[in-house]
Amino acid sequence: MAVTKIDSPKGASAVEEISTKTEKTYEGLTRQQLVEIYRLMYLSRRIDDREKVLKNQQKTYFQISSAGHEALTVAAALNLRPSSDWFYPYYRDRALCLALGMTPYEQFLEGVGAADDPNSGGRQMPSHWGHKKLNIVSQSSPTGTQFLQAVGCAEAGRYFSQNPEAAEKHEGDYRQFKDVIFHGDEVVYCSAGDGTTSEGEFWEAMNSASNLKLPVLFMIEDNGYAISVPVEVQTAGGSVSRLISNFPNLLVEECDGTDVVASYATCKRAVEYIRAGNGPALIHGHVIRPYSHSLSDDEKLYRPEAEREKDAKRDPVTRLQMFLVRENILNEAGINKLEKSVDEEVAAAADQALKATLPATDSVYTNVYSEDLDPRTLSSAPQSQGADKTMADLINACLKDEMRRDDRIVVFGEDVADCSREEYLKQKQIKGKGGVFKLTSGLQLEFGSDRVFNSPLAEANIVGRAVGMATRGLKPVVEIQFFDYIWPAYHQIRSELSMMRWRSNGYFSCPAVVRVAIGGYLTGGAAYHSQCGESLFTHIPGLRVCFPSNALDANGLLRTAIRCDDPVMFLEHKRLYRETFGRAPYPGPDHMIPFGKARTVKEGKDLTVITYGAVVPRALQAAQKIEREQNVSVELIDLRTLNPYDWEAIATSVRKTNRVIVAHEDMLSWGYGAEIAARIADELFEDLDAPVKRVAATDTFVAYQPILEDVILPQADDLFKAMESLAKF
Ligand SMILES: Cc1ncc(C[n+]2csc(CCOP(=O)(O)OP(=O)(O)O)c2C)c(N)n1
Ligand SMILES: [Mg+2]
Repeated sequence: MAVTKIDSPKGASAVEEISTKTEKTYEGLTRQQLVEIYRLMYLSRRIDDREKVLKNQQKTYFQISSAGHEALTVAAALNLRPSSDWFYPYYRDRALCLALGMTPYEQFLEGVGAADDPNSGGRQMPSHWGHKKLNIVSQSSPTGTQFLQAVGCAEAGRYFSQNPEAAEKHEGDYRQFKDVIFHGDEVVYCSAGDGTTSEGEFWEAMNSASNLKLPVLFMIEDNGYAISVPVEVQTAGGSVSRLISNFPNLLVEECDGTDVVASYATCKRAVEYIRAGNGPALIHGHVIRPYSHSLSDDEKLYRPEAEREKDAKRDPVTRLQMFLVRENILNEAGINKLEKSVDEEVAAAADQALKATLPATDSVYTNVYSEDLDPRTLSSAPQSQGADKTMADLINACLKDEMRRDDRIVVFGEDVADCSREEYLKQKQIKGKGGVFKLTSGLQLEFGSDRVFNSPLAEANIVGRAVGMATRGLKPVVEIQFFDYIWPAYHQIRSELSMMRWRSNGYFSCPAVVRVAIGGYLTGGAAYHSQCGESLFTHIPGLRVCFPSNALDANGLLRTAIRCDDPVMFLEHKRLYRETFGRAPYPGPDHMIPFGKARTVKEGKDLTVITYGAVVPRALQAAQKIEREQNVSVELIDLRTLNPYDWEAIATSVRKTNRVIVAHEDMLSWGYGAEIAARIADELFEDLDAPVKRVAATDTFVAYQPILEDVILPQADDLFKAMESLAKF
């Protein structure tokens, strides 16, 4: 039983004053266990108190407390298994982390911003928990992003239990650096405040966890406020547990989270329910928030004295102290002795943390990307065979090859399965869909429904779950059906997928692949099926971005994306999926193109065009025409990957031709070309005989009517004109 771990020596020193008159227990908790629980709760409170002092002394830089939440979270921890269960706590879970085994010193290190802080190495605010050894996954600041990740984490645990061979180490790809641990009956703990349940991702997570019967414990710590906004403004009717009470397979429990015995009993029931395989549980615990939202907030501005006093009467630390006295478990002397020892421990831990080494300033670049595996080094020549295939064919072929090779790969997204009702497939009643563009066709048939499945129509759901799965060591290769609908997932991509490694100082990573159908030139695609916008993703550190222009590159780059150890956005141009241009024979199951290696599509000596994606064939057409008609020799460079990009190839070509056009399908202003053009102007100024030119879309959306689309998107003719004027400059 998990509670045995609370017989720590520190508790024992204070227990001398325990009355041993009776053997009475409290919802299964012994008197000695209650003393240890008090020690943990008091310890948590005193660390908060000390952190406040340190902040006021300007020795640390932020403080947010767990005061008032201690009883509920210690009760949860005592029912869970450190280093075996998985934890997605939020910033008021200090006491939970202490109960799991995080030390006060480790907690102070984050406030100090120390190099050895196991939470984030000085990169995140204090109370942003993360501890590799304890399976506490690095937490971020955006409220609510943890829900879907917890769902994905639970899915990964289930997957590895059912496919244990997938957990094996494998040389030569990300698996070499991604150890998997699983136990089969794990619970994933995920907590948040009352206000955070207003986030849409909460509801998406409840939907998926319930539907998939996943072992997740959702702990909602309701202190009645989200900063200054009271719960009845956040939540219809003021009670989130009431609203979710009809989710199937979900156990919903409500308790007074300031009463540790009641909280313990509630958590015990919930964890037993989950471990027995019944599905998820949600505990709605009512707690208090005596120290304002954070040290930057003064709740007296929006809460009157009377309301605050009413809360103070429910303070869990005082309540448990009074309980111990009333039940003759500890007398006053016993309490004093215990508290004194905790105070000394806290003071010593804080003093020690203040002396800790700070991070080296040149460490800022470490762990933006994998330090173990650089996708610029992954390379393997094609072994081409057979007839020419389309980009769609060769992406599909790559997915199949890699799924055969690596059983950690799972594929999901909207409509990606052949058929969710698999009996239709088995009975051969239907052929199956496999994606709106058929890129994932046949995958479910070959690899089964636990590896290839449809997600709900919810983009944050897709990426959030992928982040959780990838953190545990799976390799999700998910699909976003249209780039135009990626925005609900942007938060997960920007704040989680790409930041996990950096913000945890390398302790956690989530190298998932997000395949996205992108781009226009569709004749009727209009504003919501034609957009580009890659610069919004290349502007994100930690995220690799590919944008292939032809079948062979798509195959070789996707394989590198899957085998590498970084998260990758893989942008697939819809117009190129089945185009005649750029078809190629199947290159075999191992072809890899290193990231950051451009391809010279055509050599030339008079001017350079740097581009990628669907502009490549258009630029080629223009280049051939101007060569024919005006004898201007154009060098055409296809970047292939946008982060990293091949500066060497750009510089070499510009030094040769001294004239350059940067072209792309996305809008001109603040587009991807702006960065390349700026760098050329900065570093190659002396090699230029003419200004750097850009060719791109108009600064508008993409219209439906084809004559408008033609004007909006850059055409071969626009490129031709730009080449002509630049050659003459
Ligand atoms: C997505 C997002 N929006 C806003 C914030 C700013 N913020 C931080 S905590 C908080 C209130 C959270 O309230 P609740 O979920 O009830 O948790 P509590 O702090 O009360 O424990 C807000 C608005 C944030 N961190 N993330
Ligand atoms: Mg709250």
